[in-house]
Amino acid sequence: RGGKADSRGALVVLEGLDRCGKTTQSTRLVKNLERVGYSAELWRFPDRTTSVGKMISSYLSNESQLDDHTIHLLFSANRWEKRLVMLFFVVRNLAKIDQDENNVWLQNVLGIISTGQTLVKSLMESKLKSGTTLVVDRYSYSGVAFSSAKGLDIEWCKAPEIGLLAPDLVVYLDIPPEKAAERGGYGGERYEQLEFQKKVGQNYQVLHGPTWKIIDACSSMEEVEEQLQKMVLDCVKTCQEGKPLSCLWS
Ligand code: 2DT
Repeated sequence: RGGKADSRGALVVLEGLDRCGKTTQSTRLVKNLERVGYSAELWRFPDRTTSVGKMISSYLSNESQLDDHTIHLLFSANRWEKRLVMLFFVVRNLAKIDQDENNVWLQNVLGIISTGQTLVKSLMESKLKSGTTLVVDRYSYSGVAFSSAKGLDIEWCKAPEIGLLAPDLVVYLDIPPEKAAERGGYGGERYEQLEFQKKVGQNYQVLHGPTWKIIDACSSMEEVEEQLQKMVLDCVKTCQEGKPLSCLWS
């Protein structure tokens, strides 16, 4: 689907308590977007495949113990590590490029390096700019809501997230903690306890902002899917029209 020069994909985040249906809905959403002709990708945090992600995973399954601040920063690092240091890529490739004075691209790159600017660009930004919509299962809001439920200061929790890309839309799948606990039971990970989830739910409330939309997660799976699809399509269209990207916490 063509668009303006600054047309891009949307950054859509799904948030909510454990067992609210985020993972099912984000998977369906990506399929639905692709079905109507949009390029879309599913991301999730924590990304347990990286080395930081493995530390997080072992913590969540109670195989290791970490200070609350430390694990908070690891969750944040797991988002920051999705950045590509493009400079390395450029330097590595310089050797292969013909030393032609008329090579404008090369002159620009050398100019950037000599002025000390870094060409650091996030993988997320590159994907969005290439027109792919990212559907992200949990993001910085989980980071803040869960860590502050342990008693950490909310502003301290928000600080390491400053500068990450801000979502165009956050969909909160709203479910009472008691209802969520009834759904197939919790899987035994560290945070899957009713009293803790109640606190997390209260902390999410504080984070709601203008880009947030709420869906009643107690509705049928199909109803949630339909509402979500509508909201996201609206958002995707505004991003195609060139809505600029911004950073947390705007
Ligand atoms: P999943 O069950 O969705 O894999 O989540 N969490 C998540 C945090 O405490 N901080 C974060 O930054 C993120 C992204 C929420 C695993 C658990 O990790 C919590 C549930």
